Amino acid sequence: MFEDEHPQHRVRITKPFYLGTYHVTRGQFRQFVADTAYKTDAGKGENPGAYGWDPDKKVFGFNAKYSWRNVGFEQTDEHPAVNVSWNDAVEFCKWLSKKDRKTYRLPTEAEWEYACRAWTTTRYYSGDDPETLAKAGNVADAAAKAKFPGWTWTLKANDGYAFTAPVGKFKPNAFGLYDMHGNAWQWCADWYGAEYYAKSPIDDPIGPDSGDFRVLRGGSWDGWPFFTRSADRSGARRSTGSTLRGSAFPGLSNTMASGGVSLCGFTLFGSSGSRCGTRIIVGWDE
Ligand SMILES: [Ca+2]
Repeated sequence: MFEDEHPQHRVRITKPFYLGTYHVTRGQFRQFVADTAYKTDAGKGENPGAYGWDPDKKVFGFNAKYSWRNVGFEQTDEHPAVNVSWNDAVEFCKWLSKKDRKTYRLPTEAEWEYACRAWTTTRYYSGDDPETLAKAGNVADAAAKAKFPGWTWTLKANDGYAFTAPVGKFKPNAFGLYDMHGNAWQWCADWYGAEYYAKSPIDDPIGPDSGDFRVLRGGSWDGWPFFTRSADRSGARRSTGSTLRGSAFPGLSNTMASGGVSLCGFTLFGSSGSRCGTRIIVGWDE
């Protein structure tokens, strides 16, 4: 399962950049939809809908009533926007770029990993022990186990959230970034390439020229620590807003989550002069 993380190789991000301090929130996504009357992928096509939680039947499932607006559990405007496809995230970036006259896009997976690690070489920026995640990010934990006793794996520790958490509730990494582990999967710009690391250039890699999946990083509120590691590489079809809708890697779909629904969101990348979150300095000086 680790094959796609090899060979371990050197990457250099050559320019300082900004990354959103938090996931893009539901409130921010709402402004985009209101401004543009944009219809997300979950609202289109022959089989519109998304994944969510049915509190009456107590099951997760796919239904036309679910979308970024409704996942079946309570979300405020401070929660990450989820059930957001790669296409939706890219359209959000285009909208904001036009509005702000700056360039916003999704980070590449190399930029994402650099930002997530914040100079750490451990499994998580909080250390190697999965139990340290309870303070660093929202994953499948004791709070989730209390709500979903059937979940096959959860942290012993309690992170306080059975579902997604409002952004910024956990300890940030050394760059001041929140929720880089857990909460919502974060879309990256690249196509996913299982063998890409063998041929990745050192400077500013942008991923393969084509593929079936777009890269997802960081893990999810319902996820195993395995999928939450800084080095983990996952992906999904670009029109889907979760890793479950026939979209996850073959053979992995049943192991992506403890039993919940792995929801996709995103974090903004901005170049110089943007007002996007935290400035990440590359290397030891500018
Ligand atoms: Ca949790």
